[in-house]
Amino acid sequence: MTAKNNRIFQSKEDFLTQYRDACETFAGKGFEELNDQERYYVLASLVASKAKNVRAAARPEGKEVYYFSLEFLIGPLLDNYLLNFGVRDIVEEGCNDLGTPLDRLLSQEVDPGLGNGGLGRLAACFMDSMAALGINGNGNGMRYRYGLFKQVIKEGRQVEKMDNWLEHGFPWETRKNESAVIVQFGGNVVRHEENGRYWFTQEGGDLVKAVPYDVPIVGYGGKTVNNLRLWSAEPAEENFDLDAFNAGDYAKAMKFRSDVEAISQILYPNDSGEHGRILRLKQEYLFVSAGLQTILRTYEKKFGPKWEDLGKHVAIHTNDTHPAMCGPELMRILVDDKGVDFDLAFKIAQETISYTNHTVMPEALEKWPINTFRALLPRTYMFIEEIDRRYRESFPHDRDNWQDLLAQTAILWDGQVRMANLSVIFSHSVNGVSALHTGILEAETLHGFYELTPEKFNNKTNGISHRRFLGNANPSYARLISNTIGDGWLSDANELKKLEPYADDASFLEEFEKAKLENKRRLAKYIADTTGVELDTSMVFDVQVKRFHAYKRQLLNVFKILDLYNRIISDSSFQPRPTAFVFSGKAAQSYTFAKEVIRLINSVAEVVNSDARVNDKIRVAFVPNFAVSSAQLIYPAAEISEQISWAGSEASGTSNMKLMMNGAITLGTYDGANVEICKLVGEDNIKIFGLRTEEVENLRASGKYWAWDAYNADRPRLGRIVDELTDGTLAHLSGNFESIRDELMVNNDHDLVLKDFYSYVSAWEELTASYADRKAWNRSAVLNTARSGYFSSDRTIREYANDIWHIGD
Ligand code: Z57
Repeated sequence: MTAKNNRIFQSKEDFLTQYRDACETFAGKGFEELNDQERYYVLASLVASKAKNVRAAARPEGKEVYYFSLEFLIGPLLDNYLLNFGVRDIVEEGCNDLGTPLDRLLSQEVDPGLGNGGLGRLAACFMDSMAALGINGNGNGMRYRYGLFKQVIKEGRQVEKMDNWLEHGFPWETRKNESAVIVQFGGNVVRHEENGRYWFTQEGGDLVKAVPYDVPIVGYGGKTVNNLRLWSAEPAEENFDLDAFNAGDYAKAMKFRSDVEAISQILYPNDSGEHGRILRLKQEYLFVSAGLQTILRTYEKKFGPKWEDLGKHVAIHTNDTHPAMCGPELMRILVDDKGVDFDLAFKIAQETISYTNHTVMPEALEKWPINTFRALLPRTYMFIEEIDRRYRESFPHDRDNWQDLLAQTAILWDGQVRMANLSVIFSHSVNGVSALHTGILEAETLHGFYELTPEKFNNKTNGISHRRFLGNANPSYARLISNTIGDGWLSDANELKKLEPYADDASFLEEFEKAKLENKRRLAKYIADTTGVELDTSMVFDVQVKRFHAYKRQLLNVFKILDLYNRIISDSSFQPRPTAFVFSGKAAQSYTFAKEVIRLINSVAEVVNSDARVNDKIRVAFVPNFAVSSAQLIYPAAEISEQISWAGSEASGTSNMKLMMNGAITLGTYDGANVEICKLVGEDNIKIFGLRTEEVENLRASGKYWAWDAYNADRPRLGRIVDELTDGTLAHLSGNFESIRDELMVNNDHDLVLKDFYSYVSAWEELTASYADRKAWNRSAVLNTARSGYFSSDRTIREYANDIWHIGD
């Protein structure tokens, strides 16, 4: 057992006294005079001030980890921090006494959309786990004025609205004026020489002030409070176009201000693929340079200018290639500002930096034109160029495939800076996010590097915060679990194993079913309130919630639903298990195909839900604006977890883990972390279908896949579904789906929807048929939870700490 929580309130009475005082302190009024929003704000401010006090009293010790990420999808924090401080029950009871249920206050909290999807949420889970494990962990990211757009649905279409998340203020953040730093863009590099010594300076260009906003990260047990530092861009006084200002050209002066502020105005809404805007490059450099300046300033205060030891005391982790400039920028600061020798600076960078890759999709690998890069960051670029030059010069030319290896691994190629190669060359460690994904990196995506430096490569299978996604999200099940095996699982997720014997305990299974039903009712109510769609809670809840992307194949799910629809109508003896299909997720604004799939789902929902011939057997709901907060309502209600990307495309997936932990059974391909879920739960407790990675590769290599063959082989069934995309069947809401049909039949079905269709539909039918045996189903569901402890991000972070960051060496 771990030591007891560091409680911030000793009792309900203590909480009530402090809360009433805080109303005066933070809102200048008594509790009774405040509205719910203000009451929330005061409570959050009180907890935030406690968190800051804990940190001030006991700063975490040991090696500093800096997790650099352009995205931290932190979600609502209050409920999680109450749990971590061990005062959730006290506060709940106190709020009831006040006549304002805690849930009502929690529903007032903003859900900061400072990330797109899996990558950003992973960073937030890692922050939670570092604090829980007492690791001295720091987040370094961007404070976007507007987070990911809000999604509303109009006539079935996704419409994007601005996310003004700071409207009511953000009680968790503290602006730190005294920690602001200057970041320089553009200008020219000038060479200076004196007494045979020479050095360079970057002259002119724009000076931007990066101002940090700090968010405390409360670890489970409340003993460790770490810091998430988010940067905001402002014009530096030195450079706020004073000439224009003094000359009275206020418009010009203000334009400069807004150009600078633009750097931290918006989050780019792409989850993978699509790059190219120069503003994005500015964002990347701003948070990298500001973060590194802060790190070196802190280090120098503590250790003096012993730069050669930086890697012993500091680990810099780069989440994907977005912070890839860390290597050359660290060298620039060390060489230009600290007088470190070039070779030593490179060694220090490599010892300190590590890199996680999150995708093997070639179109998602980040590249920037050399000209753009050099014009914006002339001095930093010189370090890239020099490292690239030395890399080519010292390349092992004796290998017979050296030209091919060099072509694969050089940083500069075809007029572009290849950010993945930049990341690998400046890192001592490169990891993938699931066993399958790391294997593909080694064998394909980064195989040149794997041949040259296999020792750099390692796997770190993703994980999730089990405290948030089970403890906070699923209170009815969490309570059942704690009543059965104690609450040790909150600190050690492996204790969930203790549930295994209860998978054969009839009364436990009944309690599980009750908890699941309560969660299904909660979700059904939310869906009815937000969309008007009524779901029958006796139906199976079959859930696919994630970003919209062709490779994730929401379209395959739609094909299955249309197939059920057609068969129910044409064959009265066909009796599928009544099922409610729940979808949720956003598509990038510019991703036309993904947005059309969203419109298709809403059109199918319209047709199915209003057709009395089928709507007692199938229903379809699209939950708008998927975000951490709505995710926490959806996962606990799910019974089937759809993880149906084509094998070899999804690096890991993390909703698969969240759903498994909440007792949903996976219907999935052998892709990403599904492979590991399968190993852990066993084939009896998961449903796998479809081509394997190798089969997909072979099929693609053969050039023999022909979508029209699949269409013609079964005109009445599969062919009919394709036809329905354009024959008016689904056109009532806002028209037909020509472009989706063309993706399948003209672009030859790149994502193998028609190829995996039968395998998928049969797997679904077999899985849902087994739902009738409630005991067997619930047994399987409970075993999924019991075996999900491995997917706690606590385990993942322990592995990073041991193998990559070398904490405690
Ligand atoms: C992103 O969310 C992911 C990969 C990317 O290259 C970018 Br950009 C954003 C996702 C992967 O698609 C998931 O498979 C993975 O689970 C997640 O990152 C976290 O590793």
